[in-house]
Amino acid sequence: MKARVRRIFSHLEDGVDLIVFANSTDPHLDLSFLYATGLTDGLFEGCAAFCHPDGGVDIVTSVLEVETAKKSGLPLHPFRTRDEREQAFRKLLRGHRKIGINFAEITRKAAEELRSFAPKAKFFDATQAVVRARLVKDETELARLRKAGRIASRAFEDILPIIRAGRRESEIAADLVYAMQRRGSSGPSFRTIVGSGPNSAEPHYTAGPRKIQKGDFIVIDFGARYEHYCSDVTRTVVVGKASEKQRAIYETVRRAQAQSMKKMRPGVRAKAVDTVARTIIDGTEFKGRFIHGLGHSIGLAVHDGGSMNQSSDIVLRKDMVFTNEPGIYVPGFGGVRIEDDVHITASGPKLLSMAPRQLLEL
Ligand SMILES: [Mn+2]
Repeated sequence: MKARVRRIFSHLEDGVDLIVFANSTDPHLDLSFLYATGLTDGLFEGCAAFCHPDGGVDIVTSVLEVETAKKSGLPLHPFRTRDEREQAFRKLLRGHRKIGINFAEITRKAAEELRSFAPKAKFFDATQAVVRARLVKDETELARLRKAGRIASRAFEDILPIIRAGRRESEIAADLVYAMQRRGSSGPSFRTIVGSGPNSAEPHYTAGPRKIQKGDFIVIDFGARYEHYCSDVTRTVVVGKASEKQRAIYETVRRAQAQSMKKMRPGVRAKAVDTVARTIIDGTEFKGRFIHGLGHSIGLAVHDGGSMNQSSDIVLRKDMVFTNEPGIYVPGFGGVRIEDDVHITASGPKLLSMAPRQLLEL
């Protein structure tokens, strides 16, 4: 994990002598704590990672999680009480003058507490350095992302036989989560979306009581978490025979994805990839109906800090992992989204999700 911490420091100006990732209470936990420590288990509420420029990390952990924390192989500073916790924090902050904290994830309360423990130190925002380091994945991270992608893809195929008219969206969502967990996922990486019929036109709909009807488009957006790493996959199916309009929408989205995917290579601007997909969709009768960005980086978080849209200033690099997810949404009619997780390699894009991409008529 030393290399990860050193990478964060490499994106910071000189003179920074400490970075602290401080967790509050779930869900206000900083995934960068796991990134810096390499831990894949545990909750670590109220705990913190103190990261040093040489890559070393000290963990302040509650005794409750000491056994888990040991797996990191890092020096531990266990506490039983609030006083002991404060002492441990003060000891590790002592002597440091310029301390980076992750403004994007730390709570105001935890930041104020750190300031009070080290009144002479200067605290500053290390968010961008953390995001930039996390954008480029190491081998361990890539292996976990591959596994998360494989679990989700297989689980989708597991549940295809149960998608039929009369089933509720919520049942299909539950079956999908169950299938992913059976295949080794620790849980869904976000709330599963099963949007049928008109609901498929809402990109962030979740899943409700609606019963699937013959002729519906169903947008199924789901992901598995594996050792804390996420997959994020979307497939759109039709129940029964697709209409001509459905086929036209689907094929446009599919073409937008396939063409933009080819551009996902090192050195290409993320914005330019978005442009390829957007130009294809806007060149059809569905102009203006692609109402979100083409993708986002994925890792410990489903949205891992980087975006691939018209406002993005990211240049794709080897070993970044981004989703590619064009969509067309026609209010009142329905929508289509096809989403895959893509590893940028020196030889081009490599798909981490492999569920069938052709229009399935179930
Ligand atoms: Mn996504």
